[in-house]
Order: sequence, then structure tokens, then C-alpha cells
Amino acid sequence: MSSKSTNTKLVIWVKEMAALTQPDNVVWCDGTDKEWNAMWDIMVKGGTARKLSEEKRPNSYHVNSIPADVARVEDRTYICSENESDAGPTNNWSDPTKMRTKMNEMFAGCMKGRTMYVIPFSMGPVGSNIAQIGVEISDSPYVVTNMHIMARVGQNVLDVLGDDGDFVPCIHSVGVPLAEGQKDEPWPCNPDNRYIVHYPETREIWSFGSGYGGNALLGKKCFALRIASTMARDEGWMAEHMLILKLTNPKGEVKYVAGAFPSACGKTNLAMLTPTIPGWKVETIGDDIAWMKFGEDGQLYAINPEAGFFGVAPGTGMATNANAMLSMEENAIFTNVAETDDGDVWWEEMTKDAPGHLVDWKGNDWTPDSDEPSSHPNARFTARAGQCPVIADEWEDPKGVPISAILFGGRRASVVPLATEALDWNHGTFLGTIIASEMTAAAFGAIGKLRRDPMAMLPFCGYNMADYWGHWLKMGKTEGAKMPKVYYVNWFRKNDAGKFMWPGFGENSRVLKWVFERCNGDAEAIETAIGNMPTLDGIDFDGLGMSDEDIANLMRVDTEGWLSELPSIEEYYATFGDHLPEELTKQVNNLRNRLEASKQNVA
Ligand code: SAT
Ligand code: MN
Repeated sequence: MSSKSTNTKLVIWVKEMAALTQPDNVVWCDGTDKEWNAMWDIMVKGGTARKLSEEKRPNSYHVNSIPADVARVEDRTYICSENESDAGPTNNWSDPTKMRTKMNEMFAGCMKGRTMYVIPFSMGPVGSNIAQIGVEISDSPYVVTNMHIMARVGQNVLDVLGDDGDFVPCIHSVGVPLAEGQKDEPWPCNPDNRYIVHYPETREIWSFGSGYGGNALLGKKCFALRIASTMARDEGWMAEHMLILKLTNPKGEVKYVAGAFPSACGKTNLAMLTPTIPGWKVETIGDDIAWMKFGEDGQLYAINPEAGFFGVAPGTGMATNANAMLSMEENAIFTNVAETDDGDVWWEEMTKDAPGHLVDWKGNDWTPDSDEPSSHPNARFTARAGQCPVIADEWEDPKGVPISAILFGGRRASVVPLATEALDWNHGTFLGTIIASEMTAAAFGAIGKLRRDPMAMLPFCGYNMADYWGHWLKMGKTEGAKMPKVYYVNWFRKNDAGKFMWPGFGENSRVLKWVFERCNGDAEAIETAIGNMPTLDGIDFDGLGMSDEDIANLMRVDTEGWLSELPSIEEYYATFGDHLPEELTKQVNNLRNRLEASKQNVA
């Protein structure tokens, strides 16, 4: 099919990629309903997808991958910067010249017997000065339909691109060419030859062999985090693994809060939470990624570069996240879940009781007595953000929303209190670098092994993590900058009996209220060695039925616990060698001094 673009770079690139991969035909995608239906027609006929009951879930589809292709593959994900030290110790690096040779081999003829789809997309509202344009080439119709939901796809993107606009080229193939007359598999992929490759200097993404989520929907983690983080470093903005929420107090005043949490800490739930405190409102701007640029007033303005939610299905239900459930009532895609006898989907904890019979994600009969879960633990829903009942009116505002506060959180059974406010931006950056999650401490006893996940960016930072910390510090030094306040929160602290002390979910609104009031200058705080803490009545514990002891424990500054953690932070920092900003060494030393001093005050 002929090109729909007059952009020289794009037209040449598509020609080159077609010559390399040799598809049977080339289709330029326009993001229309007609195209959505055509893609599903192909996938239903080919046995890839099933249409769900039109009564139960209109215009929605279910797809199962094969068991070998169910998640991102971090060990096959590469940052191919010119210098190895620019990828840093937390990324897999490979020499870009060697990798290019390898990729050219892998992609040669890889689309034989298939159609090559050219998907122009905008990350962020089309035309926003914070948004960016990408073009994904893929041989997967599943990618096309998911991109319809997760990004803005269509001719208007090409219009903005014009004749000479720039875009990030993203090429993806499932890596299974078809010989003449060869029948396709329902989920073609090439698990033994997976490569998720990023060239940060030239801003390109090459992905081979996987059809799944973050490996294949290249606008998401690959572009919006790995490549965008390097663009942000070069251009003075921030690309972060953060939700964005809008908080309205009973007087109708509004603040916007961003938050970074490692996986399995309830980020999507927080982005859509239903507050339990009267008169307060939480609305969603985004649940996964935030791009932030300085406005003329010196504040950071954030957009959600995505247009949909790619959320974990198991554990999501009306009881835990009603707003997510309501977002996926129609026009949705489900991957690796179970199917009910009446043509709907089900997964663990969607409802209290499981249906009596299901077809599980592997296509086998399933009953509540089955030994295995009905859905893969990383099964996903793809839902349109605009369908979320609490999506904020301004979620597509091209100028973004001004961020008042940034939350960092991890899953910590001990040491870290419910909420602490950073003393300033540098201290806040320090807190971001030390966030970590315990691997289910209860199961292993002791203090559980810590996985450090700085700013929740461990698998998503496109360059040296320590340089990225340096970029955070530098942002705070920008002339006229009014940086957000930074908070370290922990919903997961346990008491001596091993029980969670904080109820979480909608009750997290009580912490958001304190954050709001601090940003508004309405709440006092107590300065401690680890940061500013709420006063006794700073957080409203009314009606929670918590014991005084648990409340005290939840808010306690565990001086010894923090002191004993410092060596492991220093050890971690040392792995970055001379890339580590001096300021962070200073932050550790200052913290140690403050902790020691506070011990003496008590003694
Ligand atoms: O599959 S994705 O990488 O997009 C989802 C995730 O890991 O959060
Ligand atoms: Mn994420």
C-alpha cells in the first residue's frame, strides 16, 4: 500500500525496513474502528483471539499467548549506548555496532508471509509540547489493536509530523516468517531469540521474538521510559515511572500528585482510589508513566503519555479497584485470563467466588478444585483511559498539570514509617534512590531480602542509573525551579505480630490529605532525623479502629533500623563507581549524623 506520509525520514525508513524484513504487504494504520474490526477479524479467523459476548462485554476480545511469552524479558533487554559506562551496572549493555549486525541478521526476511503494519502514534495528547511522536512497525495485529488503546494512533499524528518532523522509529517482529502456504500459529513468537534493543544515542528501538506487552507495545516501557529518559536528560525534562492523580479537598481546591512505586505495591489502585474520608476526591490522570517539563512559572507540568491502562488482571475486582473494573466493561482486550461459559472473562479475585467452570488461559477445563490458577499471574487487561469513571477532565490537557508532590513508596515490613516528607529536593532525590521492596518478608522470616528499585526505574532507566540521579539533582538547580515536595510512604509496615498495621486501599486517602495540607501550608510537621513527620493529629486515624500502639509503631522513627541500613545503601552506591553524584554520599553522611545526634538527644 502506498505511503500515507510525506515525511521524508519516515518514508525512507519504512522502505528500508520493508526491504530488510520482506513482508507480503505494507499497511499504514489509521487508528479507526474499521481498522480495529479488521484486525480482530484476522485474529479471530486465525485462532488468535475470541470475541467476548456482546451482551457481557461489548466490542471486547480475549487472547492467550503461549506459556513461554507472558512477561517482559529483562535479561534479553539491552541498552546499546556507544560507551558501556553510559548503560551502567543496572542495564544489559551490548556494543551497538555488533548489535546492529545481529539485528540485521535477525530481521532479514523475518516478515515473509506476513503483513507489515506501520503505526504512527503520539505519546501524549497529539500536538502537546510535552508529547512525542513514534512510529512502530510491527507484523502483529495484536500489537496494532493494543496500540489503538495505549497510544494515540492515526492520520492526525502524521499531520503533526509533517514533512520534516522527527519521530522515534520502533521496529517489532514476532520473529516467525511464514513459508509459502505455511499455516500460522495462534500466538507466533520466537522465545529462543528474543531481543529488546534500545539505541539511546540515535533514539531507536528494535524488538524481536516476543508478542507480549512491554516487549512488543514499544510506545510504553521502551519509548516512554527507556528512550524518553535519555531524551529528558539531554533536554532538561523528566520521564518517570509514575502515576499522576488529581486530589480535590472539600473546599474544591485542587493539587496534582505523582507517585513512583515498584511493581506489586498497588500503583494502579492508588491512581484510581475511592477516598474513605468525606468530601475528598481522587481522580486519575495516569496510572503508570509521567512526563514532566517546566512551565513558565517554574513548576513541573506532567502529562500521561499513554491513552490506556495495561493493568495486571489477577487481584483486580470490584472490591479492590472498582474504577479499573468499570474502565474495562467494553472496548477492552484481555490477555492470558480464563473464559466463562457465557463468553466473558474471569481471573483470580475478580469475584469472591470462582465460577464453577472455566476454560483456563492454557485452554484447559478449569474448576475451583483445579491445582493451578485459571489465569496467568501476569495476565493483563488493556482498557481505554477515557472509560475510567474517575478520569480527570484535564487528563488530555496538552499543557499538562502542575505537580505539587511526588510520592515514593516500597513494600517495607519494617523501618520505613507510613509517611515522611523530604527536607528538600536533594533529600527527596536521595529517598527516591533508596526505595526498595522486601520479597514477602513473612514467608522467609527475618527482614526479607531487599530488592532496590530506585525511583521504581530499575528495569526502565535508559542510561546509567547514577547519571539519572545526577539529572534529578540538576533539575532542582534549574533557575526559577519550583520543585514538588517529595514524600516517602509505606503502606506495608508490620507490627511485632507480623500483621499489616495500615489498612491501605481507600484509606490511603488519609495520607494524601496530609500531603495536600502540607503542600497548601495548612499542616504542621515534626522535623526528625529522617525527614518531616506528621504531628500526632496530622494524619486522621479516626474510625480505623487501630490500637494506639499500632499508630505509634506506624509513625515511629526506627533510629537503629535506619542506622543498620546505611551500610547496604553505601554498598549499593559503590556499585556505580565515580558516576555516583557526590551529593548522594553527602546525603547518607548527613542522615547518619542526624540519626546519631537524635540518639544522643534521647540518651
Ligand atoms: O508489559 S509491561 O512492561 O508493559 C507491564 C509492566 O511490566 O508493568
Ligand atoms: Mn509499570
